[in-house]
Amino acid sequence: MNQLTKGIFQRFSDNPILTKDIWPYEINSVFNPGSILLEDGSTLLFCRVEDKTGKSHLTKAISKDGLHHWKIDENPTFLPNYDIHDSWGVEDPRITYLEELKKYAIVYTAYGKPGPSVALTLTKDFIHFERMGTILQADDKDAALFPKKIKGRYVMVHRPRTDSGSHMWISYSNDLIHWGDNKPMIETRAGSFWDANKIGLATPPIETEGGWLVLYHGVKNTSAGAVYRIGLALFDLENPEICIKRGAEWVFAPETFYERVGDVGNVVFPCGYVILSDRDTIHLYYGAADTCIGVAMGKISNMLAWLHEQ
Ligand code: BMA
Repeated sequence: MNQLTKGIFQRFSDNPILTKDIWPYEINSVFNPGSILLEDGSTLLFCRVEDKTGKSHLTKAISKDGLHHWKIDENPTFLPNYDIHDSWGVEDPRITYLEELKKYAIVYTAYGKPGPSVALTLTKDFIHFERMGTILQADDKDAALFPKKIKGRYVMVHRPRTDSGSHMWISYSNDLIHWGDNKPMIETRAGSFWDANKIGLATPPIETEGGWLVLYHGVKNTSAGAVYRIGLALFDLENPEICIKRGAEWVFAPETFYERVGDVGNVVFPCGYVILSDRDTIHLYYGAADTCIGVAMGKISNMLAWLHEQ
């Protein structure tokens, strides 16, 4: 492993782990995967795959150790419906296992003429999908469910674009379909900050004793284009719209060649992690430069300690 980013995350030495060159069918790029640990301990990545028309679909890749020997579906696993909401593709899946339904909930961006919207599908096996369709209207994206109900309701983070900017919001639902009680969580910071121009959820929230640990991406617009980096924040367990801590600095940023250079350079974009058996180490899976997929290792305890120093 190299030590490009000191401290919280270390990149896997064999990054990138998934590229278009090893894909079983012809594609433009593979990036921004959702991820989940399966019952047998293997890691499933649900990857955003962009074809040569420019539209994205989702395809799964499974590895025993989450690092090597990926078994990739021979054909797209999940295609758009090609209706008004997703005629331009499906993107950026984030996966949460819902224990009470015994199903995986995949929240993804449906992209069509109205703009990006938030869509949901449920699955038990990543073969058959219950398509629930669009659950939040355009322009909205960067969404994921919390792993459990809070005060009897499902909870979702998302990023609507409003006249006041692109900030993180939270919404509540009794049935996963109808969402309301919308509340702001955190906003972009201004001026020269690394998260001055847009923010959005990176991975589904992680439950810890001291609160919900949230990794989010921040965008800074520069004269050379946007830079996508990752920061940390902690939210109240019972009232998850209340931010307890927010790091001033980013903790993960594009630094290597494959993160700096690609279809959209200077982007790291995680949509999922898996927590290993020590219940502390995570594998963070991320899209690099909208072109390939990398993994970085970190510890929940280090992230929390770092946040508490803020
Ligand atoms: C965001 C999303 C991501 C993408 C990123 C950088 O708005 O569309 O899918 O990785 O831009 O292009």
